[in-house]
Amino acid sequence: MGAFTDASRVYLLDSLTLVKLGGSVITHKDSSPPTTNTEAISRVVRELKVRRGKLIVVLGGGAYGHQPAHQYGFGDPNTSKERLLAGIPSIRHNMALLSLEVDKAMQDEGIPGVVFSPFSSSQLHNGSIVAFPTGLIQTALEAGLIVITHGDVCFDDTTGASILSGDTILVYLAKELSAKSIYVGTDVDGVFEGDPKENHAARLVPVINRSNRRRVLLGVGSSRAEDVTGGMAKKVGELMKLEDNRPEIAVFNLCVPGRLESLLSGKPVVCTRITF
Ligand code: IP8
Repeated sequence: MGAFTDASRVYLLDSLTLVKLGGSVITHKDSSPPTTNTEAISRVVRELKVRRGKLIVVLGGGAYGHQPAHQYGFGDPNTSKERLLAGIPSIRHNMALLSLEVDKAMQDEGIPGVVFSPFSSSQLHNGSIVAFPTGLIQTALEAGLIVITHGDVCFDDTTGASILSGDTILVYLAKELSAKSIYVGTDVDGVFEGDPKENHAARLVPVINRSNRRRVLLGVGSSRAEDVTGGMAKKVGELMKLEDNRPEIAVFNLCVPGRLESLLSGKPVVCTRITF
């Protein structure tokens, strides 16, 4: 059980699991116009059925988020406020479609999923979260619902608008709600010494801990040009912020059927574990 407080209430959580569904798994990342990977979404949602306790599912943007974000100059510090603001409708539209598709797959499997879209209830300051509907998400979890949320575009009081990455949300909610387990689904087996897509000899790092983390972070491959939120290095950097909370963390390959189900069932899986 994790405990936390806000101004008015003290909450007790049954063990909470957060699962990130990487955008490169649930969308076809090179598709233009973007398309979802409906087979992967259905399979992943079926694997979620073994979960016990409370669950938050965080979606990455994939082609749906990163293509329009790139098009409107997010990730480029020289982009004008006007251009960033002009990008809001198409990014929002795409992320609404993507989250609805995951929501629909959950309904089809009898999983009580509900979508919380960050844009309508969150505020950023220089890319960092200053307001997020954590209390409402808590209430939804306590009501027995499965929360679906996703990377999004949000108003930012410094830049006008910024992209809020699913990884940032994952870490934020894990801290705020004292998550027990965090499973980060990507399209590779975990964190590698180098970029496994460019160097097939790159070795998987089974555990990142205090003694190797600096070295691992230096060697992790850079992100693709159109990925405006920074790829694996940013992901690992964000997860490292959970040092004080010490949840169970695994970065794993969500493209391989059965791995998510095994993690949720406590079985051994090829992955990278982050320990502190
Ligand atoms: O793929 C990015 O989320 P991420 C969301 O988790 C958008 O970094 C809208 C590009």
